[in-house]
Amino acid sequence: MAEPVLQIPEGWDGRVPDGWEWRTLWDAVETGDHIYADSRVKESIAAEIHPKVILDDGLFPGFNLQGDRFTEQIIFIPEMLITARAMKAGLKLIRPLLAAMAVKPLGTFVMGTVLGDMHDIGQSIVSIMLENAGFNVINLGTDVHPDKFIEAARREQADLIGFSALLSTTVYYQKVTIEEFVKAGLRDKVKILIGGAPTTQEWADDCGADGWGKDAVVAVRLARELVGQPREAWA
Ligand code: B12
Repeated sequence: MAEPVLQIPEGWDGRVPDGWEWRTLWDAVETGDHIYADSRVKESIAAEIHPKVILDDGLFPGFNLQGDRFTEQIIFIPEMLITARAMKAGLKLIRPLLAAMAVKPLGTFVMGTVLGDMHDIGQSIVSIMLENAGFNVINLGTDVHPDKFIEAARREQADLIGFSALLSTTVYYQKVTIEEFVKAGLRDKVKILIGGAPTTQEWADDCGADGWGKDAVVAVRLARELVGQPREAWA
């Protein structure tokens, strides 16, 4: 069945009706109930609550609660993915409205797993979390050659780039790819994050990366911080 097309009501002022119950939206995301998240977001839109408010005050609190639990290892990947699915159900309805209202994305993030490496579960989780946090994410997939990262960075005028690697043999390409950005004269135009189970802060420093994301929650926090820092402008 086709999704109903939601329209922005004329003169939408983003008011929140008296007694509006946010808790239900948090719950939907926190408990990973994507069907409930879908219906509650539709109700919120019908009640003429601004989509940014639905996102910030309704969906994010539930998502952040689970994100913190994931970092503290109280919950694990399956629960985080279920919560991400509920978040995505809500976002799917809100995203076109935000786009129509020209709410700008926080920045463009090009993500990929480095050359020779086929592992993509971790970087997909990071990508979903970045999208949910308001970034425009271009995911290049796995086994990405340094030239492909450079081409995508130029084409998208990326703000941030992420290199994932899961093998002790492929982490080396994180460093190589950063060196290729230096050679191409693009290093100062982008902020670079690396991640993946065998990586460490020490390795990130050695590579010359701007940050190391131990997990997806840290990755989003770092991306938010770095996007605000000074960079050379794209021509
Ligand atoms: C699933 C898996 C596979 C799947 C991958 C499926 C897929 N679509 O991804 C398959 C079966 C294909 C596979 C293949 C291989 N695998 Co494998 N695989 C795993 C396994 C079990 C889980 C990895 C995973 O998804 N973890 C879960 C995610 C969520 O964690 P994560 O990736 O670390 O991501 C988190 C953070 O690191 C961070 N993060 C990740 N990326 C990024 C990027 C950025 C920018 C940032 C900021 C943060 C960030 O955020 C994520 C979310 O919190 C691990 C063992 C393990 N238990 O870890 C072995 C493992 C990684 N594989 C291993 C090996 C050896 C292989 C093979 C070489 C096996 C073989 N002989 O063929 C091949 C390699 C193929 C290739 N060329 O890549 C070894 C690596 C050993 C080493 N140190 O080099 C491991 C550790 C298993 C082991 N103990 O031996 N594998």
